[in-house]
Amino acid sequence: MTDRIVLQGLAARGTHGVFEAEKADGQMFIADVTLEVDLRPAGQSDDLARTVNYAQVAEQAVAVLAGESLDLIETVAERIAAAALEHGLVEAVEVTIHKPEAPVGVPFGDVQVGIRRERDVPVVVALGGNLGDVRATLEDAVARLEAIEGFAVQSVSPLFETDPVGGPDQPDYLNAVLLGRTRLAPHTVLRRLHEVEARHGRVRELRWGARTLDLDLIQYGDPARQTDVLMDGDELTLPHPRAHERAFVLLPWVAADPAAQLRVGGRLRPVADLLQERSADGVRPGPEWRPTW
Ligand code: PH2
Ligand code: MG
Ligand code: MG
Repeated sequence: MTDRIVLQGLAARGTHGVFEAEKADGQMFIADVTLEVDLRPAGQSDDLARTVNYAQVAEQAVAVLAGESLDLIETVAERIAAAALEHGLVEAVEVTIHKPEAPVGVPFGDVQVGIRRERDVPVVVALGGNLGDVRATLEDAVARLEAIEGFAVQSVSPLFETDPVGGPDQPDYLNAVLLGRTRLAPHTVLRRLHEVEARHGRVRELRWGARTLDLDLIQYGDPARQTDVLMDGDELTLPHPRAHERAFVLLPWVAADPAAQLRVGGRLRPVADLLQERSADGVRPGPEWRPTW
């Protein structure tokens, strides 16, 4: 992400240092914080809710500088980076801590430590299609997902051939589930998925109608560690509101990750159990495929 918010020269008196005198007397600490955030949604809507409020991050950084006495400025930097990544839209953060009055023992101008930390979130993406050469389309989609900057494919399920669920009369689908990791924010992942769909001639017309390629973001974050993102918006609902009742998602998901869990109505459920509770009729092993990433 090349968009960034830069806070420079955040300053506070603190008591960090290895020496007793540093802890007793205190000295100035200065932080520079660069947040990598997709700024387009905010820039297009003029809505503060769609970006990161830099005043909040500044306040958090100063609270660390002025707060609990730590031995190392490395730890100071790490804590500020962690606070910045708590903001869901921050994809990565760079923190530099300056300690210009450090007891170095020789004349010097400044001493700094700098770190960069990236968000790294597991994501589940369901793939499907029922028009054209679907196997080739899905193979290409996997390669295109891997090519997204800030998105890495970890593993991919086998293909399943599935009866269409809902919508008008239409051909059978091929479905699969992909497990990935990303530093992108949920809406950014969604936008990239739509771009890959568009590359395959997907037009958003009939709901649940036939399509060359459908890429659905099923889950963002790890529910077992309570890092899964829950949202209910116009563009994106997480976790996917119908995933728990769709065998064409659950079966490939369990095949890719037998220990997978999904939050359903607030409750954490093994995906294998959800699958057992419904009929997997209409979901059959599909053709061999050779996705590469
Ligand atoms: N997707 C739909 C609607 N119905 N049925 C199957 N079998 N597979 C799908 O991927 C699918 C569907 C809407 O996204
Ligand atoms: Mg879908
Ligand atoms: Mg979709």
